[in-house]
Amino acid sequence: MEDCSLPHDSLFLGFDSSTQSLKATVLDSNLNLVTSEIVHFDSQLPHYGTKDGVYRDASENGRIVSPTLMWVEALELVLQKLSKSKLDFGKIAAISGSGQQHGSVYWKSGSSAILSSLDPSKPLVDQLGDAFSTKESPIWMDSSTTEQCREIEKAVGGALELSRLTGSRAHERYTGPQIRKIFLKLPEIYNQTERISLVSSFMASLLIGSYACIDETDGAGMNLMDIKQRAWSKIALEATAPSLEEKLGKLAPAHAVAGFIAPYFVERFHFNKNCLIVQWSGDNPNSLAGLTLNTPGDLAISLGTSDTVFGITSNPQPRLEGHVFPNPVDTEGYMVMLCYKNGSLTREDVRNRFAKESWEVFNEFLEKTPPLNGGKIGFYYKDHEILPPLPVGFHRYVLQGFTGENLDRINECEVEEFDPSSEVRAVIEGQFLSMRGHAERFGMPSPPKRIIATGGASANHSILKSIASIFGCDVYTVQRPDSASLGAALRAAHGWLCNKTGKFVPISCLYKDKLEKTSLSCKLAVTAGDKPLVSKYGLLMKKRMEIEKHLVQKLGRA
Ligand code: ADP
Ligand code: XUL
Repeated sequence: MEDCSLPHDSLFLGFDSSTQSLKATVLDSNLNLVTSEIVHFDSQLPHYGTKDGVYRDASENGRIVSPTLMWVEALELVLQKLSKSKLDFGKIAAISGSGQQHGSVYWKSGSSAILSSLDPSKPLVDQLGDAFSTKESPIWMDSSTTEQCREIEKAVGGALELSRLTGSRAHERYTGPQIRKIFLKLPEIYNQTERISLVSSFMASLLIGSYACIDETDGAGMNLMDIKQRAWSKIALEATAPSLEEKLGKLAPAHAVAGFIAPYFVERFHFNKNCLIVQWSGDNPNSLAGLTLNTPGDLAISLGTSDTVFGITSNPQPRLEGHVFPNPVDTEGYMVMLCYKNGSLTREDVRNRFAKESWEVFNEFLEKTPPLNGGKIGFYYKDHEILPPLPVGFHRYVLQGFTGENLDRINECEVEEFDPSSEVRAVIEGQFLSMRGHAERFGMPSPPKRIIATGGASANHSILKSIASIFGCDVYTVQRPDSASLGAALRAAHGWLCNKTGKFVPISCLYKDKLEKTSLSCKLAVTAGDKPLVSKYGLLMKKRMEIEKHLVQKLGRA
């Protein structure tokens, strides 16, 4: 029997470098929350001038980037905040983190030397200002690489073939198409680059003071890695850009140690020099870890800047829709995921237009409108959507005569707008009907045994009630909605344990039989909706998927 105890009095730090903020969560050796901190980019680092943490480039359709240095400055600032909160950095045994998936950083030739000789008397931003061959990192919201996606798919034998190989067909936000675009359109940047990091491996690189490997889970979000071999795919690399492998470096399992913390942080913040940096991974994979998702019938719904739906499987079937990644806490299993770009920011937009910029009014409207919304269906795309691939635009339909009994003699009619409260219900029902429809089509459990909701909007009980009614299952939540930084802290402990043991140890070993006593336990938030309503929603979902198909035929990206 393995000894899975963590050293008494030790702490584990997890970060989440996401679209709008950098969060930090600290767990103790009993996996209980010690403290947490957040740096919100727009409001706390206003000199970068981001909106929602990003720049939407008005001169190039779909180009969305973030200033790389902002993430660097945020790291220093969050550490200062933790230090002010009297956190004893000397007790931190290991650190890991989550990065928004797919985003990439381009290190200029010669930067490895800068990274390994950081001066602790100066802030990081003052030393890394010249370390990148482009100051703007393409991020997951970008949709400017459709051309490169089609080229890569063609070169590897088609979209389905690429999906079977790498876990996903080519997607605009995926790192491979982003790299190809830079190689083709800005070759001087590509040629000047000695290393390409993901947001996750970039942040780990700062902490170890040298280039960290890309982990095998987040690496699957690039259209460059063979998901079965967990190794770079030669054919995908060649289809993307020349000499790419040397710029990417090696892959490492998510539980591996990336290195010891760099002297810069030991001297500046008084970390213990033996503090381990465990490979960072993507935010969704770390959420999967933080939610302790280990039952195939469980489905997680994350309602952050993006909305995602994910679960685990041992037998993935990559298709044209959805994504497959290696499970970050299991050396053999996989996670499956769907991703929506129009998540919280679009709900905020509808709230601001129709519900007086207030979540209370939004919830009041949601509660006072009837389930099924009298047959009113809405498609709200404030940004180019990923699932389905549709451009910016709002589309509204009324199913005249719809009572939820059948779809015969239903007249569907497109309208310009709804009354404000119906707009609110339509944006909520629309999103979860789409999730149910696509999750079923992707082979995810239907109905799920239970749903675990996380992310900023999972704090909204009225929204959770709609999820329970539409999916027909109980909805659970975790103590804190930032499961990505929580999962990162847990993975820091897991990586520490694997390192101590000298081999991979199942993560459940850390919390087996004591989950309830940790900060990881989920609690029932809403019980399943009644069965007749669930089947009525089934019909509405069917109709919605039909309308969606027509919209894609009419307006969708090639
Ligand atoms: P990220 O993906 O950047 O980590 P978060 O998980 O922190 O995002 O979620 C941030 C979002 O949560 C905000 O954009 C906000 O719209 C949403 N949010 C916060 N509170 C509520 C609420 N009560 N109801 C609905 N959405 C909320
Ligand atoms: C996942 C995706 C988003 C980002 C958001 O494929 O693009 O969920 O990870 O941070």
